[in-house]
Amino acid sequence: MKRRTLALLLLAVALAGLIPESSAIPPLPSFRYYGLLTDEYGRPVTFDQDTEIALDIDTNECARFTVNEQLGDGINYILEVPVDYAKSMRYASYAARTGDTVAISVYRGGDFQPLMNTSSVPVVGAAGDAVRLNLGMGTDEDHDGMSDLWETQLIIWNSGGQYSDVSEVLPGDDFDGDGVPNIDEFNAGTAPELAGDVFQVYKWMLTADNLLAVRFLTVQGTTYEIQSAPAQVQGQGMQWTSTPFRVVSAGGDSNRYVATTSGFKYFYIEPREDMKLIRLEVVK
Ligand SMILES: [Ca+2]
Ligand SMILES: [Ca+2]
Ligand SMILES: [Ca+2]
Repeated sequence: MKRRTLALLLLAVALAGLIPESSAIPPLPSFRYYGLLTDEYGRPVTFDQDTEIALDIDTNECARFTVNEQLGDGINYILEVPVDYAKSMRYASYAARTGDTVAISVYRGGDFQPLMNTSSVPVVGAAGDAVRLNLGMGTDEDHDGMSDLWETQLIIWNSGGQYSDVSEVLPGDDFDGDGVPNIDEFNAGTAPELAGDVFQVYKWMLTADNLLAVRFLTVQGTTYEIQSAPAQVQGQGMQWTSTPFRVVSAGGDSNRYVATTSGFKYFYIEPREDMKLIRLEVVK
């Protein structure tokens, strides 16, 4: 018995030497910020744009992530913020507490980039929880959700003198007359001056294999989903559900697709009896 006690004591001493004191309080699960970072043109930022997102509390950096569109599901970043529950000293300088105010910064190629609308960044939540936070790069002088760069390019290159200031480019206007308002073009990453560049189904047809083929224009880095609904039931509205599709006619089914390029693409859907309506959605 004595020998066992001594062995345990020796083990405890040995472990105490191995484990740094700062780990005496085991960290709680992280709190996560995740979402979609879009560039000044409203397009999802891709890995090849060499962009990092950092999260700071006071002067301490608590999390950093290299943006990657291949995370799928309409997200391209995740910030894992370690959460500490200790009332006194934090177990590490990068540990956050629930309720802490955070600052989020974006760097492209190492250079700081401004973000639109950072006033709505939520505080750190409970350990294990997560919050979606979509972020847009750029400045937005007139606070209409469309970046100054995007609006200025429309003014200078395409408005033919019609506009001279960003305040004249209105979110609800449809400059190119393609049926999609300017703000929706910005959010979809399409060109507001080109009627041919618009988020819509351009064509659909039945293939020889009885698959429904849907053709549309992708924006690189964007996640797409097909949804279907049975016929509308009076008073209940439309019941849309995620529907499997293929990106090559002989491929396997999936429910989400991350566009690797901008260009025309076909999705192939196996029609079912209960699919009376089908729509294409951007996941964000
Ligand atoms: Ca603006
Ligand atoms: Ca338009
Ligand atoms: Ca357009």
